Amino acid sequence: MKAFPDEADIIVRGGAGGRGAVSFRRARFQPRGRPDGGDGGAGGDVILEASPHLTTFSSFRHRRLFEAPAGQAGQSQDCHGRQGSPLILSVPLGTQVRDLASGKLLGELLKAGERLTVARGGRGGKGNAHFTSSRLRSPRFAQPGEPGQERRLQLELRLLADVGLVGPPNAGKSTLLTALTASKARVGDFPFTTLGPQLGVMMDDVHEPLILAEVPGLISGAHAGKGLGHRFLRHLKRTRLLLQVVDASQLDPAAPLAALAAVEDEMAAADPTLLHKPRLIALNKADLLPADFPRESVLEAFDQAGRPALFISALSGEGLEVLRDLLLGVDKEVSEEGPAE
Ligand SMILES: Nc1nc2c(ncn2[C@@H]2O[C@H](COP(=O)(O)OP(=O)(O)OP(=O)(O)O)[C@@H](O)[C@H]2O)c(=O)[nH]1
Ligand SMILES: [Mg+2]
Repeated sequence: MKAFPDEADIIVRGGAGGRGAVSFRRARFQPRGRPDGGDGGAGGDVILEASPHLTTFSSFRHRRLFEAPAGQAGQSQDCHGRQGSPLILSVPLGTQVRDLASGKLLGELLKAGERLTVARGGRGGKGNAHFTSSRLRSPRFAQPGEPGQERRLQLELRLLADVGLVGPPNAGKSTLLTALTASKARVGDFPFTTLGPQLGVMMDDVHEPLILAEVPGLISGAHAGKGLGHRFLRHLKRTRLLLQVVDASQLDPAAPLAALAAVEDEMAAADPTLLHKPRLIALNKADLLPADFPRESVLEAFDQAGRPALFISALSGEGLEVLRDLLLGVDKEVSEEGPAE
């Protein structure tokens, strides 16, 4: 299966500096003329820029090497070469940039328009006009330009979402995402419909817009590569709240919390701090429950375990107003204390 492009490994190279010029201008008492070779221009830098319009690194799929334009060579009459223009590469918000060789974090691009210079252009060489002295009146040499800096970068995306939707495959995460937001995430009657993280924005007239992210369904053993694996959980790192989606029609009323175990084990294996985030449980597909289903006792079991839960139906809309208010409310409370990390 093709990897979802939320990681990229690219090579960036600053433009080479232009060479300095060797040139002489006819002058009366200098047989060779006065040296007037100008300096070469610096090569362009490679710069990453955060764009709110991108959500993946798919633009890096077909190319690996990105090189900025070289500086122009110096010219006669003390004319300096033109600088190479910078090469600006757009990346999604939430991109983390590492130098692959050293593993060092070079920076993170969190705001629209934020920039990070990742490879400097080489300096231009000095022209021969620089090298005259009392002993050397007609230097016939100039400096070459420096090569540009080259680096191999590892780009990793961490979505900037407020609320993360997690759960087993087929629980109804995408259906809920599309019901709460204007997202057009694909819904399918089979597991692993969603192959990469999906975003949606929840809006009303009062609150700040809330960004929701669905991560692909988790099954037991995801940390060992089962199903789609668990690497998508890193997108939840920056969320303030997790919404655990459960298929209520599969619940065992005698042991309702068991439905959470597999997903929570995988979260613990991927990143235990995820379990410190505030979590809300959406018992979805309530429309499928028989009339005699013991809803009250199930809710009480969650309540006693200190786990807030509610019944909803992403399909019929049941409970969605309450959920919406909870998400907006809980999020505000949490953000006043700062995100839980
Ligand atoms: N009856 C009923 N069906 C639902 C409800 N929510 C989702 N479904 C159905 O459940 C199936 C799976 O829904 P998805 O939204 O694709 O589930 P998902 O959790 O995103 O699944 P993956 O992306 O595969 O992990 C689809 O056939 C939906 O129509 C609900 O509240 N009631
Ligand atoms: Mg889905």
